[in-house]
Amino acid sequence: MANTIHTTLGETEYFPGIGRIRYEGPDTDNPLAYRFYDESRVVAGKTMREHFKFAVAYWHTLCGTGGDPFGPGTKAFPWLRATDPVQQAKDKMDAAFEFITKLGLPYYCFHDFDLIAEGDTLAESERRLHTIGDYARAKMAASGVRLLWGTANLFSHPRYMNGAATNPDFAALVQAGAQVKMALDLTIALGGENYVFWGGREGYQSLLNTDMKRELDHMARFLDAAKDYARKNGFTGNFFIEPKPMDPSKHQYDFDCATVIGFLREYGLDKDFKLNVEVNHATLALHSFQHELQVAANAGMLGSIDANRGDYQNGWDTDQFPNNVYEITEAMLVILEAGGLQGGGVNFDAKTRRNSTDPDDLFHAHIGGIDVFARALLAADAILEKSAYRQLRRERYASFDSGEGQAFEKGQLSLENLAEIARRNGEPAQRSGKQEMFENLLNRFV
Ligand code: XUL
Ligand code: CO
Repeated sequence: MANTIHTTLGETEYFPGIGRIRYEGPDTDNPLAYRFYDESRVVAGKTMREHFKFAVAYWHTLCGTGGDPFGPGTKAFPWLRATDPVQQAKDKMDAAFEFITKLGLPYYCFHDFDLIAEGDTLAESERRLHTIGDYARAKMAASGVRLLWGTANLFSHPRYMNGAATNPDFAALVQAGAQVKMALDLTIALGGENYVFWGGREGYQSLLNTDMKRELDHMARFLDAAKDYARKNGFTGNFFIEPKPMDPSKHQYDFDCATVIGFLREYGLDKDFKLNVEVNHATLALHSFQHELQVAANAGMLGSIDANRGDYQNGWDTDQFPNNVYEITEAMLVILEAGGLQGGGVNFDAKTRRNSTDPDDLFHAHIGGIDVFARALLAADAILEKSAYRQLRRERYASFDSGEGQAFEKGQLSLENLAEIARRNGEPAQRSGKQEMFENLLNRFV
């Protein structure tokens, strides 16, 4: 294969000619360098490395060969060549750790069967996950790379066509249970810091054949059982739900952050579960990313981020790498003001385009996304520390800081009191929202 060479150690190098990606500053001409991500630079009391906890998503970066509904994959990744599943999984993991360490990133994330192909039986799958788990543990120890989160793929196999935890057939639900148990075991064994649930097929294609209430009850029971099992087995990390409104199902129950927060509270799961907010899922729900972050932050549930972007023209989940500094600066403002992410980090749930077929395209994609976040962090920190942004926003609410406004906030005024004050005060003076000025303020710092 043109783009692999064998090193003197006999181990294949999958990205020859690419060394450790380093910070070289904004003026460098080197496309394989960071311009803004300086991992040890301290911003707002933390290093950039600590702020972001950047993670490589195994499914897109190592497994995604560019197939779409109109044609097969285009990327002949050399690490996928072996036909023996265990050998293929080890090759893929060698490539993964070479890639992650060359980028200098601290974390990765996976679904169970991203790591190794599912077996024909649960016992065979479990054997395979043990084998690749041992291999991963050694790789992680040697490199210092850690597991940000693990998850189970409960949406690809045909048995989940009617859902996993919300499947109307108990026989399918128990398969999902067995799979989550194995994925939790693996996550715990690898010191995974969090565990994610994305309900790809937890929803419906038609309400006509669906008992929504019963399915939601089942989903809550399932999450509760998974949580109890993990806690009993020593897992101290966070459970995250990843909202998404649709695709592949017509309607997913975890539609958006507000819906998930309501669900978690209704079923008493809000102490153990937080949210993993994905950019393109937010926009599919017709929200902005920053809106979804703010909703999660308001509930104290802003756990982690799946970084990517959608497309302004296309209404589906294009999962492109982030490249919009203005948008991510708005996001970083929310994250910084919320005091950071709770337990999670920034996972690049993003894929290079189908016609980006060179091995170095994976590097360009990640470097670009990483630098967008770094630049946005610097801008957001400057906006908060050096501009009048916070003060200007606070001043809009100044009438609640004292007197009757404050009494209202404290719950001391009845509706009759409000009516009385209105009559006494008369029509309020007009006060501009100054939106364009706020927008310009942000633009000044990006
Ligand atoms: C799909 C998606 C998933 C989750 C993990 O839209 O975002 O890859 O992040 O299951
Ligand atoms: Co995601």
